[in-house]
Amino acid sequence: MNIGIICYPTFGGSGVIATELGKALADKGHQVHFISYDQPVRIDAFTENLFYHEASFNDYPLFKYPPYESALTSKIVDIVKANNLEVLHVHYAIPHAAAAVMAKYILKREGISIKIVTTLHGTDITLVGKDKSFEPVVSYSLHESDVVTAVSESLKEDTYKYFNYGEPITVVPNFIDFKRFNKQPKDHFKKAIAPNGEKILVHTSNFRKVKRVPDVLDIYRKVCSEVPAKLLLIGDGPERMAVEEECRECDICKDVTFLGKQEAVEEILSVADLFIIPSETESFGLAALEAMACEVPVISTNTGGLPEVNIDGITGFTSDVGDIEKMGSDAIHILQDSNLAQFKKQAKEHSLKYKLENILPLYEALY
Ligand code: GMT
Repeated sequence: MNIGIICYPTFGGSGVIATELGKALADKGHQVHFISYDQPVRIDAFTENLFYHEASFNDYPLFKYPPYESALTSKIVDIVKANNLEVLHVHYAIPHAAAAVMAKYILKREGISIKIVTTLHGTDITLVGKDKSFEPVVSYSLHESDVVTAVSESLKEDTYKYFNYGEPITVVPNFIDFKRFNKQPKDHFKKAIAPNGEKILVHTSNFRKVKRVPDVLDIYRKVCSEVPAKLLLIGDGPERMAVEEECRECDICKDVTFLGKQEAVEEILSVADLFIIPSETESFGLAALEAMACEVPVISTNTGGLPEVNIDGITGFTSDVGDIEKMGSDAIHILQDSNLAQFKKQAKEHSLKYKLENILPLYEALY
């Protein structure tokens, strides 16, 4: 098939899923055309059947708010016509779904039919989308999509709760490419980080408020009161500076390493003993799944789709948002030498449910 994928090109989960999906579809012989404002981060080399088109425009002094949505719509129209696209798969509703819907109607006037699959990823519904400034547009775009999917049961329920939308929503969970996400022998790296055999805790995020990174520090400090441990923080974002300052203030800088944005997270996850994701809201928690795929158990909140991914008492533990005490003592429990190997094994086993080969056919069937 000829498929257009509209997504954010960044390290964020929705962009990563869209990119990996496009690569896998191209591998299977579909023609895949990415349309975005930048080259998606995980498409860095020429790949057969895979194309990238930039939605860009010249700035003009009148534009206080750059009209990206219009430029994107025009680019979609152009690429659909030039490449005979049959389906547009839109990742993250805002503003991609609205742009796709407008493109559909422009094309219709020219006698060209295109189907729209909209995949909801989380904050496009739970945080940003339900806000009055976006809600009518998101609602309309959902109605005008031919298929709507959500990455978890929880996000599906949230969509029904917050939007005037009664059509079926198909849950297609996120996936992992196990060719990439596997525990790798990185003993030299482990020795460098934890020379005295300390346990290694990892957190990955975009350091936005919703990720509650200060909670990671609190949980880490509680762990350290009983288990020697090091903490690796991967990613970057608005809260990072404050978190670094907190580390300096409580004098734990030598044990906490900020690694910034990393492409090969699987190499770091390969040396980890525990992954911490204490988010306020998380419709799926791809970062937790990536950790589990590398045999790392998870301490998470029980919000949104996290309990569907992190099975309480099996792959790790889930807790109420902000319950540092419980998250800390659960972490200590997992890190005991008598428990750790079992949790690692169970985390890996559960992650296999989400292998790419299981999920790809679900999207193909929808197309
Ligand atoms: O975090 C966001 O604001 C957007 C989005 C993204 O692009 O990373 O994240 C969401 O989509 C991911 C992929 O489906 C999910 O794993 C994340 O849980 C979800 N983030 C939130 O719900 C906060």
